[in-house]
Amino acid sequence: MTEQPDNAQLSIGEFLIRRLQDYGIGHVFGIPGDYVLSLYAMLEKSPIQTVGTTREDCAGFAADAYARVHGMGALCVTYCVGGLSVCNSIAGAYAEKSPVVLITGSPGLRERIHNPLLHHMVRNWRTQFDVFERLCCAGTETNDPMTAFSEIDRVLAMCARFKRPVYLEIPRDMVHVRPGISPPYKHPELRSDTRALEEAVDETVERIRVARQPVFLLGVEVHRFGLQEEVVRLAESSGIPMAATMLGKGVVAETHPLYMGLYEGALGREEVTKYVEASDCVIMLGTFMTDINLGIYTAELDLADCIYATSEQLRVRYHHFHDVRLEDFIRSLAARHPRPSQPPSPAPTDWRKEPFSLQPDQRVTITRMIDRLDEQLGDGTVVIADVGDALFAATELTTHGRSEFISPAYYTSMGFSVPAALGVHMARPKARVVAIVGDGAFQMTGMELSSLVRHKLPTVVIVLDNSGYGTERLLHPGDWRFNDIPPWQYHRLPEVLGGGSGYEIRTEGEFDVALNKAWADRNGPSILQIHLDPNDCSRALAHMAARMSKTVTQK
Ligand SMILES: Cc1ncc(C[n+]2csc(CCOP(=O)(O)OP(=O)(O)O)c2C)c(N)n1
Ligand SMILES: [Mg+2]
Repeated sequence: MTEQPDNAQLSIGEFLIRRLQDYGIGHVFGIPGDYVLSLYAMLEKSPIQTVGTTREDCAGFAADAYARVHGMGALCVTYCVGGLSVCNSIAGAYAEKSPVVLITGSPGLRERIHNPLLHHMVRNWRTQFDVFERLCCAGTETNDPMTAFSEIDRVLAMCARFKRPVYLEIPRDMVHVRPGISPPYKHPELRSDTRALEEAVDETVERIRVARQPVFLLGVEVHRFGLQEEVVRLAESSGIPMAATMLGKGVVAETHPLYMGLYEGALGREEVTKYVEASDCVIMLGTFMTDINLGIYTAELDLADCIYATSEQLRVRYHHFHDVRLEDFIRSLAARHPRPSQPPSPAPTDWRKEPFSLQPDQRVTITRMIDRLDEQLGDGTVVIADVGDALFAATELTTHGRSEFISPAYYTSMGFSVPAALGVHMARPKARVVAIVGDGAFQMTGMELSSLVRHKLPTVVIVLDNSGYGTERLLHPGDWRFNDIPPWQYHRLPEVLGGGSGYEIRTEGEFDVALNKAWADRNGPSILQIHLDPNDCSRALAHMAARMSKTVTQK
């Protein structure tokens, strides 16, 4: 980032807004409050658009999704009542590596004399900061004009580098302060240790050369660090097949001829599981070994056969390399054009689905709904799957070309998808966005549909109505009332919200008609309420539940 010559003229608020734009941020989500009103006024006069949400945690989900498709996202909320509502969304962004900037106001420094009990305060001035210190990778309170600019720069640089959320607290009487001069922040030089890099690449090239059945296992960091094209080129030049983890779904177009599908341990397609587990050289790029990614610990991978490269760790079998950046490792490896000396065993890449044939009068099931939806997806579609069977079933969708798949697949917080759709639409006004959400998750944050109506955003929201917490029914079988939820007429929400279209669906034919209409409608959201048999579930959820219920019900 180059130092602007006129920074010396800027106030702290103006400097922050300029820097957000330097990082490509065009929208800030959130809800104002008196501790942050003057910053909001400044934002509204700037080229950045403020986007209101129904709740602060929704602003957090929207900013997270915006960051996932755009590179960095931001939200601005008031002190504590707003800020503390965002804990869960920011925690999710931390866990799943999404670069979100949380901006919050706080009581002015001059108001703090004699320690009065000001509204929204919890314990002392620092309570909110203390909380977010645990949930963010960096944070600051701009309480000193001399360091305010360099602190803002430091915190934003950390966000960009670690792809994790950061915290910026601006006391309300500091927003208009003009520091005059502020010592510039010097970005630490981010360079790999060249000798470690060379040795790691040498060893990997050799492992690949002698491998009988090498395979790439791609994870979410390939996307976060923008390495998709490098990885595809690497796979193509080496002829090595690729699989992805659940969190990394869609990092490469799933229609690519070298792509085998998701690897999810015992939960995934059997041919993929067998191929990956029989490999003598699994090259994991940007993959986190989370329980969900690896099929609730059903993965059988021998570390002696693995090369494990993330932004945090690089390990070639049992050799650990330090100070090697993921992007340098992938680029240097690609530059060496590694190839196995013998062609790898044929991989199960030929998995195209049978064309879908509609049974118009048949009751719609989750699996058939996904198969029909799969036909509709095209280049540029963004699919957002909420937690529940929405997520498990949607793993069977195919992402095409530049289409993308977004989900909270590791932190698994319900209620992500509808607010996330708002975030994606703001970043990608032309994209076709589909949110798949369970009825339980919808009841948490579905009212964000109101913002989609307000901005006339054509999201297709598919509500899987199975009368409750279906996933939990499977995890802990029994006739438990705590898994029931009140029935809502989701399809009638457009009447209340004053826009959008609603569809009530029971059969495949009704789904087909509604989906076609929703796809053609560019004037606002469509909400498709699908009445499912409460016992219906996807194959992946049935497998997962069978594995996990033993742990859940252990005595
Ligand atoms: C915020 C949050 N609260 C609770 C849970 C625990 N939980 C996981 S799945 C689930 C049920 C989801 O129900 P629904 O959205 O209707 O999807 P379904 O399982 O029926 O497909 C619950 C309550 C969670 N993951 N996130
Ligand atoms: Mg449900």
